[in-house]
Amino acid sequence: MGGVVAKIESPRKVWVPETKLEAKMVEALQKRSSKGCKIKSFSSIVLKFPKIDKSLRKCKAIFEQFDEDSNGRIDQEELKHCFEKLEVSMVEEDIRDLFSACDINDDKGMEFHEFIVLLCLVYLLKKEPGNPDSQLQTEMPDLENTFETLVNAFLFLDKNNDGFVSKNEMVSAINETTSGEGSSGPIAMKRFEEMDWDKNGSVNFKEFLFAFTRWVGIDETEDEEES
Ligand SMILES: [Ca+2]
Ligand SMILES: [Ca+2]
Ligand SMILES: [Ca+2]
Repeated sequence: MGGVVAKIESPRKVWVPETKLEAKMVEALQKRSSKGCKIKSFSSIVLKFPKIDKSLRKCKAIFEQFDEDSNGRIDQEELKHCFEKLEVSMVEEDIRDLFSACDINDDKGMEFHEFIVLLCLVYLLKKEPGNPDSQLQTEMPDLENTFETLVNAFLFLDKNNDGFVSKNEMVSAINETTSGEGSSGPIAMKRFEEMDWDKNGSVNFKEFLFAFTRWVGIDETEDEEES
């Protein structure tokens, strides 16, 4: 070990996970990125939107199947049954954390888009290379690909691999691909602000997923609540 080197870093904030669940997400993302990212440009992500949209919509049938009392949301009890069916093994605490993390409108139920985000988080947390295929794949083979794409899209944006997408990372990801097309900065900013729900200047995987469900239009449900 050498002497103490006083390194003056640019005054950049370091984002730290706020919950245990978030820490697990970050860990899983970092593990994943060590295997490389399959996405090379932001526009290639955008090109995948229609396919992602289609696949997520198909998931509606699965959602309805697990919404046992058909009230339009999956409560904790229903979610437990869902995990049993999909053979997702998770400790009670993690299920609770996942649930409350995805219950954005805090009505103690997973609406369709919340459920999709939750499943994708489960996919990220549970999918280990070398793991025997879970029921998640058997039940929803399409979704597997879609979730993989979403994970890769996030990894593409998260240039420094800290598990969060910062404003600068978003700008540079978009600038990389839109050379010659003029002002992509404002678009990048808009995209970023759409993602950064709690306005803390960084976007975690969950926020990213919620933004995605809106971009591809999955969030446009029939029963519009007053906004
Ligand atoms: Ca229900
Ligand atoms: Ca909810
Ligand atoms: Ca980052």
